[in-house]
Amino acid sequence: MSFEKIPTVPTADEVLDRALRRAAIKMGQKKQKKRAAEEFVRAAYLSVHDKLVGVIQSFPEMDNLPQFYQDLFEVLWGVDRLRKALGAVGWAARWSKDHRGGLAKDVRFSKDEEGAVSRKKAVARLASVVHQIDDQLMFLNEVRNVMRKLPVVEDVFTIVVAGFPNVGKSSFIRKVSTAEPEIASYPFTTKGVIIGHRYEKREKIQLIDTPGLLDRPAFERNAIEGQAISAIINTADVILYILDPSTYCGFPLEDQMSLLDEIRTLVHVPVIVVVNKADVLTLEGYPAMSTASGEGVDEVLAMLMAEKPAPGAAHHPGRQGYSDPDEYVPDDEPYDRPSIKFNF
Ligand SMILES: Nc1nc2c(ncn2[C@@H]2O[C@H](COP(=O)(O)OP(=O)(O)O)[C@@H](O)[C@H]2O)c(=O)[nH]1
Ligand SMILES: [Mg+2]
Repeated sequence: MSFEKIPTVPTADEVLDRALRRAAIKMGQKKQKKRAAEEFVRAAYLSVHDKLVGVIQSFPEMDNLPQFYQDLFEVLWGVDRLRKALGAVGWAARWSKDHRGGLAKDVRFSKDEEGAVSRKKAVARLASVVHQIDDQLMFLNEVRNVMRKLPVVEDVFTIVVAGFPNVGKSSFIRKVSTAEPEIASYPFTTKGVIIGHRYEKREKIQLIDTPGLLDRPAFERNAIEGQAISAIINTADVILYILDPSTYCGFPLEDQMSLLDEIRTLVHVPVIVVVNKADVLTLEGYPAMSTASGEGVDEVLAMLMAEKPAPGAAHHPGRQGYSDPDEYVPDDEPYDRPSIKFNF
């Protein structure tokens, strides 16, 4: 999924300028004045119709989008508002199609010898209709400007990496990604989302970092940020939660644990908890790795891959948007929650 190619959405004036320029060329091709005026109207109306249909078609079909984008669009603009804006553009496109023939005929059968009066009337009506959707066109252009910078989240097995800042999330993704991870902007963080990929037996898997999102307790986030976090977390088939017991990251383990508890309440997919910076300190009961030395990283990856559903089932059954999470009944204690012993 990529929105990079959505072209700029023209303003009402741009739509009309283009239409009138095209119409003038068409008019110039006809010798007889009245025929020329009629052709002008037809061409102008056709151009507006085609341009507006082009605008609608350049936007993604809402219903077919992966859940991540539907959630995100809902938070950013409201899916209904988007639909309304596109609907208004559709209305104007249809109007110019429906009125093209009739108004061209008005020119042909007008009393006025050159058809100039009827032609001007037809152009004025067209301009009035297109100006009625100017706000919607401008809104859609703003949407387009944000859409094209959104991260590309694919509909493949997805590992979301969470944890406080500086615990080693990005280091992990870099370590296990096949190529250099992509850094995309995400409207809710200035830091950019890191998305890495890896091929396991030729099947693509995706790793998503959550910087600047899941690194604060819920009460510090506003509702919109909360929903933005859901959007990202709901892409997950499995969540890797990284702890840094060395607290080199600058946050007490207690805070890291409460964020973990919060995340567990947000999702229906497995949350694998792993200690990083094991070169400095480990924590009893938790698998350990060091993204600095590489030790333990393969084992962690294997634990994550063990959560991958069998071929044929695309996603974890608890994943949002691909099955009803309310109907998903997890096994008894499916994911180990070892008793925590602090050894420092
Ligand atoms: N000692 C030690 N430092 C690490 C390890 N992994 C990451 N770091 C350091 O921790 C800091 C934060 O790492 P980063 O991957 O950017 O964390 P993020 O904010 O969670 O993405 C960096 O300075 C890393 O060099 C590790 O295994 N051991
Ligand atoms: Mg990072």
